[in-house]
Amino acid sequence: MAVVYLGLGSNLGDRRSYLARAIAFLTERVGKRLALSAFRETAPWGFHSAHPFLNAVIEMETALDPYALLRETRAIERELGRVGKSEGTYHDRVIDIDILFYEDQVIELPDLVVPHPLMTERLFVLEPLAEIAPGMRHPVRGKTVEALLQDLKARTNESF
Ligand code: PH2
Ligand code: MG
Ligand code: MG
Repeated sequence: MAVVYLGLGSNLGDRRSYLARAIAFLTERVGKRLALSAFRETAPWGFHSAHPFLNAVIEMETALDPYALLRETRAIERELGRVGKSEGTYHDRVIDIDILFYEDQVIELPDLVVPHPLMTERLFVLEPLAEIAPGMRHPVRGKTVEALLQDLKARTNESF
């Protein structure tokens, strides 16, 4: 069994319901839910949109290997109605499920990079993650989630 952390986000439609449905699918098909952060409203990061996000992080225990987990999270995104993931730029979406950590594994494959390469730049990831796993150590950066959050806050003036 592996402990994994997944980032959840939605900025279209009934965002709370999309997150809840994603969590229900994950507990049916990925494994046991160990912890769930609060849902936070956040401003779109890295692109312009009129639609704010609802973000959360979930901790789960899974028997799936990293690629099987990726396949399952993508299938759930599709089943919840996510459309058109295009390369390069960000788009509004009903649901996004990202693998943040898979145990303390470092994975660098063409379509799967873990830990998530941008997590250390994103308050919408580090804040909910620090709520449920402040002492988790980033296997590449060698710092805890709480320390990464404090670092990011110190070098940003974003208020979300
Ligand atoms: N996801 C992105 C890009 N920007 N901004 C916020 N606030 N929340 C997200 O989940 C998010 C984002 C790419 O997946
Ligand atoms: Mg994402
Ligand atoms: Mg994604």
